[in-house]
Amino acid sequence: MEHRLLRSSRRRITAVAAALTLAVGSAAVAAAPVQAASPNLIVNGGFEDGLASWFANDGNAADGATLSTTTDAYSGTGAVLVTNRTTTGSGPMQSLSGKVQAGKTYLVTARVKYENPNSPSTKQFFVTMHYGGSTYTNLGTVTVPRGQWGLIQGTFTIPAGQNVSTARIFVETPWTSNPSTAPDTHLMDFKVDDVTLQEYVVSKTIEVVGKLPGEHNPLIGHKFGADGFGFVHDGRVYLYMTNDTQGYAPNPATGVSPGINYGDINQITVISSTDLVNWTDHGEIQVAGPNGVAPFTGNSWAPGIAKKVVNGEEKFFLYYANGGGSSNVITGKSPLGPWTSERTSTLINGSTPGAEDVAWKFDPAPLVDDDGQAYLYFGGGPASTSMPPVERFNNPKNIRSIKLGDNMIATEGRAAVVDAPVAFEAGHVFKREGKYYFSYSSHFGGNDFGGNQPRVPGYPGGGQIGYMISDNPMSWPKETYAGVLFPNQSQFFGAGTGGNNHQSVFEFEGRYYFTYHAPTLNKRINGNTTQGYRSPHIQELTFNPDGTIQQVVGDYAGVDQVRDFNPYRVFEAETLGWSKGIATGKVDGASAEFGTAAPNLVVRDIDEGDWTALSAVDFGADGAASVTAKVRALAAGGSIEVRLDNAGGPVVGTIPVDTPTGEWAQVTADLQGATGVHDVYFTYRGPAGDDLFEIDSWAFEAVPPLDLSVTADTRCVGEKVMVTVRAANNEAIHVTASAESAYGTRPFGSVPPGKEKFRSFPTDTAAVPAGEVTVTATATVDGEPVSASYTASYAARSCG
Ligand SMILES: [Ca+2]
Ligand SMILES: [Ca+2]
Ligand SMILES: [Ca+2]
Repeated sequence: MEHRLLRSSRRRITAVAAALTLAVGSAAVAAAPVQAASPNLIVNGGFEDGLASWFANDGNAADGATLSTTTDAYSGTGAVLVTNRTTTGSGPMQSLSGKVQAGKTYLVTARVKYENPNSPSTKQFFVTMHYGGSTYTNLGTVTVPRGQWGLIQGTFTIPAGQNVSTARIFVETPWTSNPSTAPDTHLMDFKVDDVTLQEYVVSKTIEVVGKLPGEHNPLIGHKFGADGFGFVHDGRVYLYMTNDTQGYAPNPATGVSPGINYGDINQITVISSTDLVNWTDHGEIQVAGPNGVAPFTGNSWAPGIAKKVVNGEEKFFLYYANGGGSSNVITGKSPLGPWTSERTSTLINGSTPGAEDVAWKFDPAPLVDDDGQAYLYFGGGPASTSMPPVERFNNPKNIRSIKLGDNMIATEGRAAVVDAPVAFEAGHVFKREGKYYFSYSSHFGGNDFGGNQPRVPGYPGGGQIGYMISDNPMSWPKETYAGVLFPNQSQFFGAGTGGNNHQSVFEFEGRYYFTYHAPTLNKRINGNTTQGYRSPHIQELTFNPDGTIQQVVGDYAGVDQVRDFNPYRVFEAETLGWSKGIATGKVDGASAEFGTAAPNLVVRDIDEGDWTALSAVDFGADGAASVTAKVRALAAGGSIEVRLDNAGGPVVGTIPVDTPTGEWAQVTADLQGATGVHDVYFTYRGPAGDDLFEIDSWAFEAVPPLDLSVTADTRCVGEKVMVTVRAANNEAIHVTASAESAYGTRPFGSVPPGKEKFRSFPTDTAAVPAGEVTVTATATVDGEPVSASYTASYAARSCG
């Protein structure tokens, strides 16, 4: 009786486990896990050490089975064979005592096979937990065809307060009260292999190469970002994006995340570039939510930014959608912050004059005109039902323009209708040659827009970017409509990339660029069944002589690199042309490249075989002498290979990461053969399975443009120390040099080709500490002045 009671209670739990497994199984991509794994808690899960750590389930007196090894393995050379079963629970068992914790979530997998020709053609198997006493829980299940290996898979959370001191896991068939009446059905022999149990740790690290080497779209391969707004300041392009990565939570077994939930998003992601291919990750601005810059807002979608000098101070104004109901603005001291909120309530909302009929008071896009007057474009969503259905469909009048006050954080006057054909959302304006260009995303029809109505010829189809051209930033009658600027992205990127879009246009060094998004990284991770996580793309815009724009073609190639990358400076390691398997994270302290006001990130989650790369690095004709990285070692035995052209290209230097673990330090390597323009790959090496190190910044040093050998030394003259310095000119031309030490400056004068000169510094003291001498050399090469400096050190000396 007790047995029956126990088993019926288990049955209810079975249903839960089965539903979970179904959810996992419904994912379209059944590929191998794409996430970095947490350790397997099962010992000898592959039965390669025979039956070590395994025994037959003996949780009930009636349970009994014989375990033996078999070479018919799913992987490796061994598996377990279960025979002589007396109950449905009779199967291989392992203790989890001390390994699992109440309240934590785990992922279980096992391979199982049965072959009895008298058994049913399919059979269900379970992995089950026995916590002790009568507490059993099915963790995962599979129904497998006879003669084939099936995969049991499940996730489960151990209830808070559950005693786990005697927790044990085993494999079994579905319970029945009297299995011996039909042993072929209930007590068949079976084999088990590859049992795993891992803590369910969600990692946002993108393990696939999301941006393929040589391609420039998507802009980044290590995180998502949507609704990009391009903004140029001081020779850099900044892209502000909805942080699609925020809610990304891939199942560690399947690599598939739940679909995007816009309600989760209250951060804005910022990246920047001076060449449009190598992008620096500036992390996320915590805009909304309880800890946000503007805590009176809950979401931060679809940002737009403008700069203006207000009361003599240059300020940056970052507008964003607070969900669909309102829009707001925060203020920055620079494009990278710091950010503050000058408002205590939303900027655009139900009381904004002229916006009463706008369903979604979102997608705010600013424009500061040449005369300093600023405008804000916003709105979208269902058309007013006061209009006839045909008008609701073709001219929904759901977008607005409004003037901004001089302070940029308040509106002025009444909003005007932007009568954009088939408009849905995503209004944006730029100005070129005296004309204003309004672009927007078109709707997909449906009841919100009067049902299935005849489309005016030439008007946009569903989910396209249309545009209008006007002479007046506040006047957008439907007659200013100029055509479709960009068809739906799925036309270019295929299955899994459809949906709405959100564009911007920016001018950078005389060319115009179009930004849009597409879930192309999501597609590279999960195939054609994407979960809505979008990635930023850029294409160049081409204007016709009459001012209209040629329709944009989306592609993975993207735009040309605007300039080669200069490596001879300190630059952030989170500057990525391409990458594999890494993540970025914000750290305390100033950015070496962008200063104290800017956030600083590091590259992390670096494992053996991961890499990061820079596109078109110009080492110059003389090449690079060395590279220095600021790193924090996390394990012993790590190193960084510097390669040219691709991840398997020639190694020009290897940086040992041999500094104390947990501490930031500089590590350097000499380089050989790094000359001219190359893509540069930093490939990461170290013990497999270890989190190796983090990287903050890089700095390359050029081979000096003049070849001098400089050494320093000391000697005793009487009881006084003399510091000496030698400069050898290895050039075929005359070089003028001068030495500087703590004891003064001594010119060498002209050093002839192939000759050396000495200078000495009397110190007038009996003992000197260790020090350095700096030699500066100048020459004329091809009619141009060239200079270089060298340092040489000397040891402490006492002559007393
Ligand atoms: Ca095996
Ligand atoms: Ca990694
Ligand atoms: Ca950094």
